[in-house]
Amino acid sequence: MASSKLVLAMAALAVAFLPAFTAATEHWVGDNTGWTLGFNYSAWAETKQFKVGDTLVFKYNEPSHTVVEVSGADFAACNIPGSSKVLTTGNDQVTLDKAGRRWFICGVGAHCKNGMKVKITVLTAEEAAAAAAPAPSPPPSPAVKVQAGLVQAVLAVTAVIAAALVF
Ligand SMILES: *[C@@H]1O[C@H](CO)[C@@H](O)[C@H](O)[C@H]1NC(C)=O
Ligand SMILES: [Cu+2]
Repeated sequence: MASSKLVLAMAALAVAFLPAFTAATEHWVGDNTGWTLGFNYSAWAETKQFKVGDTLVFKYNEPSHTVVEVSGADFAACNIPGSSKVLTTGNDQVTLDKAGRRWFICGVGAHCKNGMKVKITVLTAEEAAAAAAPAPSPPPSPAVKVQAGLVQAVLAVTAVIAAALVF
């Protein structure tokens, strides 16, 4: 039966590529507290993992606050360049479409200097998957690494053979 073979091949391929997959996450900045004064966003960000494809959501009562993405230097100085795009809806969504550092501050009054600022590091999907895997302790010996590599290779070859049998 060709169709059951196809399903098997698909399953084998899915297993071979499973480690690379993790679902996108929507992060409410400040969780239920939202985007406001008197909250430590550095501490908040330390407890989260951000990866490409995730979304940041800044929730606040407009017009009390705003959200402005700035450079690292402007983040440190709480400076907002004139050309900046200012988000003002009170429910601002920012897609994390690339890996690396990103900096956001509130543009109202001295809010940024008073701590209304958040810095995050966006991981690639591969980095996020690797970070999610339990840390080996003690670190695997080279022999174990070779074995793990062999298992992956066998899985991949199995998937290819299964696919070849069908197509
Ligand atoms: C915020 O939390 C960070 C990390 O936990 C800490 O180092 C920092 O001192 C805190 N900042 C304030 C203003 O409490
Ligand atoms: Cu503010």
